[in-house]
Formats: sequence, C-alpha cells, structure tokens
Amino acid sequence: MPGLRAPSDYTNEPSRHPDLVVNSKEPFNAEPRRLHLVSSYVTPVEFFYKRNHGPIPIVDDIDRYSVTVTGLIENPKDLYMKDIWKLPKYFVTATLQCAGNRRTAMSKTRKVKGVGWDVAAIGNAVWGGAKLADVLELIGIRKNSNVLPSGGKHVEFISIDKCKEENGGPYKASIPLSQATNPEADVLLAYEMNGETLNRDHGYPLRVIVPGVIGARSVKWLDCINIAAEECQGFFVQRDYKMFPPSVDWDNIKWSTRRPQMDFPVQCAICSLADVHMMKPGKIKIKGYAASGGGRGIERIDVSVDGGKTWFEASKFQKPGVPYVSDDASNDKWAWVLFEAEAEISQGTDIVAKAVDSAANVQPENVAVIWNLRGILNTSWHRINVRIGHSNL
Ligand SMILES: Nc1nc2c(c(=O)[nH]1)N[C@H]1C(S)=C(S)[C@@H](COP(=O)(O)O)O[C@H]1N2
Ligand SMILES: [Mo]
Repeated sequence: MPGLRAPSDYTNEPSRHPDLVVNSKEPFNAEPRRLHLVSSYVTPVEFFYKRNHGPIPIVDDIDRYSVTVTGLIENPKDLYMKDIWKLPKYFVTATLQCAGNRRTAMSKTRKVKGVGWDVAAIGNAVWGGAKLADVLELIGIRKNSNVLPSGGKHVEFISIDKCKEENGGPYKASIPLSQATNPEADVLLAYEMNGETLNRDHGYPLRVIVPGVIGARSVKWLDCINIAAEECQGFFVQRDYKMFPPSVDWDNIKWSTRRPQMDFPVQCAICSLADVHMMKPGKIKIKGYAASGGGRGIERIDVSVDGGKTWFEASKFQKPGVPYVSDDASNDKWAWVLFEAEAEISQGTDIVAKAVDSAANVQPENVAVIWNLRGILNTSWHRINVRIGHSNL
C-alpha cells in the first residue's frame, strides 16, 4: 500500500502518556486510571484506551495514501484523502468500548483467555470525518441499500497492521451493507478525534467508527473496503469476539455456532473508587459511566450502599450541568452518560451500581452467569467493597 506501511516489530511505536495503565506492552494495550476516565465527558485523546493487535502502522506520504474500494462493484476505485475531505464533514460523539472491558474481573470467577482490562477499556470522543454512506455513494452504491444487484450484502474493512492471530495478516471486520449505507447509523470514516488529526494509536490517517457496536468493528488504519456477499471471514470476526454460554470451553467450542457480536449490551462502572475502598466513616462520592449499544439511551443508574438490598437513583448527565433524559432528541445518542451519587457510610459494606437502558435491559447481577471463555462483555453489576479504616486514596 503506497503511503502507509506496517512495521513488523515494535521499534517505531508512538509515545504515550506515562499515566496509562499498560496491560500489554507489545502489542500496546493500555487504559487510563479510573478517576481520569470520568473527569470529563469527552475523553482526552491521551487518556483514551488503546487496543492493538500488532505494531502501529506508519504513514510515509499522506498524499499517496488511498483506500481501495473493491469487491462486488462495477468500478473499483482508489479514494485519496482529498476525496474524503471533500465530502460533507460530520462530528459524531460516540463511545467506543472494547468487548474485553472488565475482563480481569471475569477471570476471577474462572480463567479466561485474553488481555486483562479493568473498567476503563472505554472512552467517549468526538469523531470527525465523512459518513461511510456518502463514501459508498461515490462508488455508485445508493443510500439505504440492503443488498446490491451484484449480491453485495456486507462491507468489509481491511487494515494493514500485522496481527499474530491472522498469521501476520491485517486486522479486518465487516458490518452489514444496510448499516453502512444508512446515514442515520452515523458510521464514519474518521480522520479527526476531539478536533485534532487522528493520531497513530487511534488509526491515523483514517479509521472506521461504528457507533453503538463493540470496538472491534471500528477498524483502524483503513487500507481497503471490500463489498462482499458474506460477512468477513477473518479471525476477529469468525474466531473471536463471539459470546458463548458458560458451558462452552476450549475443548468443546464450535466457533461457527455463534454470530459475531455487534451491539454492546448495557454497561456501567463506578470509577471514583477502587474495588476495595478504605475510608473513614462519612460521605462518599460515587461517580462512573453508563452506556448501552445500538443507540439506546440510559434510563436509570441504580446505586446501592447495602450490597444490593435497597437502591436509589444516581443523577446522570452528558453535558455538565444539563440533566439527561433517556432518548431525548438533543442527546448524543451514541455516547455514554456519566453518573454521580452521594451516600453516608458508617460501616463496611458493598457499594453496587447497575444501569438500565431505554429498552429496559438491565445488567446481570453475577459475572458467573455470563462467564465465557474469551472473557468478553462482562456487564455484571459493578461492586465496590468498602472497608472502614485509613483512606487509600
Ligand atoms: N487495524 C486495527 N483496527 C482495530 C484493532 C486492531 O488491533 N487493528 N483493534 C480493534 C479493537 S478490539 C478495539 S476495542 C478498537 C480500539 O480502538 P482504540 O485503540 O482507538 O481505542 O479498535 C479496533 N480496531
Ligand atoms: Mo476490542
């Protein structure tokens, strides 16, 4: 690929903020500290989690960089950045969440395979770029198409990074054509993050953003868009990022029996407290985030300071100071909601939070009932053990 190149080792990695918690160095996987995560509605780029499967690609010459659109279309085309920049520019505030968020907690019930994450493999950014629906129109695909006369039904995104799981091949994923060509789905080819040029860690020069869907489908360092009859056959779609029941383990897994995970389920986590929180008796501030998939809003965040026996509702907001009402037209529909509550604590207890989305989906109480061998989608109630003693903050 002219202009963009994928190193095969880790000698050319970008610099990163020293305060990130590094879960794996090569490939680089890191998340911010809990408190940093909820100190702003829009996550600063340097504190946005970084999830990679190989070394970070390098742009040598942005003028020569192009995305090849090919597959089941009449006229394959190379699109250069100048072609993408010419299209109407949209800003979409969207939360990206890795399906492996909160995996470390799931692995405590029973061993799982994958990079460990605390609760911060999630972030909310303002992505700037062209709508994929507009890009596809450039090559003759109409808006809101479900299937093309050629049989094209899926849009595959192929990167250039060298991933171990693909035997050195690139990361790839696909979404249905109907979602890709629906302007309301807000799927972007993004070249900006929070008003700045996208940086290398997050996909420079161009990445896909699929709002409301697990992060794994938002392919970074886009090289090729392939219109296909079938969904992507790559490792990360067919043999990873699928949700299996607790009865399936490595000796009896049949990958083809499950569909690739797309929408993420309703989630919330407390970020102002460590899992074991030491304090003196008195007031405690409970702050965190809640998010759901598919553009569903957050109806409620229930908080308990007696281990889940009784509950009260936390206050929630997107824009600071503006109360949030689920599914209101003025909301950022693809973005998380931050929440806050206060309580008086006099003795050791468990503080628990659970969110309810606009479809009344609720987080499951226990992690054991959603345990799966890859440790994805841990959305169980987030539980903090509070002990009375000297503060550890
Ligand atoms: N090319 C490429 N795209 C990728 C990945 C990757 O390793 N390579 N990781 C995916 C996963 S699993 C997630 S959760 C998000 C993370 O995006 P971020 O690093 O910008 O937070 O990117 C996705 N896109
Ligand atoms: Mo991910």
